[in-house]
Amino acid sequence: MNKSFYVTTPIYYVNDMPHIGTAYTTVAADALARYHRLKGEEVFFLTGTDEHGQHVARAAERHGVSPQEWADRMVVHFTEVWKRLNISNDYFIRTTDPKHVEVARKFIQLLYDKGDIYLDTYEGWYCVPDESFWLPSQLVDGKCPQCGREVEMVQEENYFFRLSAYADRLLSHIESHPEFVQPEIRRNEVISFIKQGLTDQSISRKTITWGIPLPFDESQVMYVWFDALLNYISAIDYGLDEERFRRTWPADVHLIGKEILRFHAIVWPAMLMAADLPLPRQVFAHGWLTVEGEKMSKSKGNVISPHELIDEYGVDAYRYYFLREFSFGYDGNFSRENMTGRYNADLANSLGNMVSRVLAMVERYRGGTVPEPSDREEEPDVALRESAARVFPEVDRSMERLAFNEALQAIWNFLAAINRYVDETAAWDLAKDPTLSRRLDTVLYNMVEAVRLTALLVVPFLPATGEGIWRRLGFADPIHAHHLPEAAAWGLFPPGQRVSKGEPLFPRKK
Ligand code: ME8
Repeated sequence: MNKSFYVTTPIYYVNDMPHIGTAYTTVAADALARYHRLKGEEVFFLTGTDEHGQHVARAAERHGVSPQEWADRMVVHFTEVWKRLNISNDYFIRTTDPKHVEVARKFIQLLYDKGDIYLDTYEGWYCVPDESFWLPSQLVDGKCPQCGREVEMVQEENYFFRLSAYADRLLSHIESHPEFVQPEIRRNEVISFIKQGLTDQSISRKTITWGIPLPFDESQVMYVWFDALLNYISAIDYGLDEERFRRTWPADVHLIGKEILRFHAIVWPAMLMAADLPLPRQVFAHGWLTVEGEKMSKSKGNVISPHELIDEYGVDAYRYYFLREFSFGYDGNFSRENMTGRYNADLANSLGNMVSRVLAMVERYRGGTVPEPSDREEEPDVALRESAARVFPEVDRSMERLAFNEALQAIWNFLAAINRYVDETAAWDLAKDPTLSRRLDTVLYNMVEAVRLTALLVVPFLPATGEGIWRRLGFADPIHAHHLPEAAAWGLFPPGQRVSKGEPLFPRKK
């Protein structure tokens, strides 16, 4: 049994609604998961919700309900928006699931028994919205260095995890595995942070009740980050079903936003080392999105719900825009003008019009039946075939680096080659001359074949569009039954199959 390709998103706090930031990571993870499935790999794609902690408890209190009721109410907003965005997660984890609670308690007991957890007094600052502890020296103008909000003084007896004991092993792992933390800028940040010296981490809270009680001291609950990070192994039955766990762990990539890098690239690997578990292959921290140049925040009232944009542009245009416009590792700025521009140029024009034009010509000149090509290849045919042969390896190299925008760029270069082919071969002229009928057959066949490849290439990113093109091409079996690279070989379209133009894929926007 092959190990699954295992990709995760952060589990999102249920104190608030999902927005275009949380959807950014989830859509990227989905495209990656779908891409690996397209390559015929077994995939396990995990997302979920982080439901414990003070921030969630306070949100519940503000609304006059219990934290569990609040989580039950909020989780629906996440599952619904992911469904609408065509997110193909294999499992959805909630940290209030009894299974997660059981695994988390087993795990912390193991570390306690090994002597990696000890009781001490914590005195310092705590940022509730970020659920993070800060030393006085780390504060900026007395505020949270991460989010700039107010911090609260905490002084209580806590259990600590011996994070410092793992500093050397962690550093040597990161230095000898350049792919472990990416992109490079984040890797350097982690290395220099570790080199400054790691202090042990408080992993429990005494004055809080909304959390998982410690098995060795029921008067305390697990620190919400310690609890949350364990979702990556509780979801795949760590300590419950060894065989299943081994088939999936280690994760191939944890996708996260850059603000939670230290938890994922320092605390989490140290926890895994303490439990003698293999480390994930990669932690990839992407950049942050701003909206029309500003940080999204409730107080500014500029938080955008994915629903708003989906209503306006459609699901696939939504997915396309966020994956194509931004370089995944870096910050990016969302603007409506920009999204409309991309929609019209890339989707309505390069993709939508091209598919309609090609299929309309088959309908017009051959009654919708794709003809048999002749053996004689002319120059534009060779150029198109060669462009088709280049695109999949290019996409594959980009996806290996999680460069979604470059993968899409490579596909759109291919679409440009198809559009060029359509213009250069001018089927409308060939159709006027009956002696050129065989040439017209070849040209029509090649265009349809290129559209077949287009469907396969876009389907991980724009699932409904890929499926829609596939149907227009007259295939009876689902597109998901086909795998790359085999299905990307030139000339697999069966002559004689009937195609239909159908409705426009992306009607132009004003
Ligand atoms: O941190 N731009 O949950 P969270 C890009 N529960 N991505 C953004 C974003 C933005 N403006 N805003 C949010 C937590 N994100 C913890 C995680 S994991 C074991 C526990 C995305 O609800 C990005 O992926 O605050 C970021 O890391 C995540 O949402 C934070 O979600």
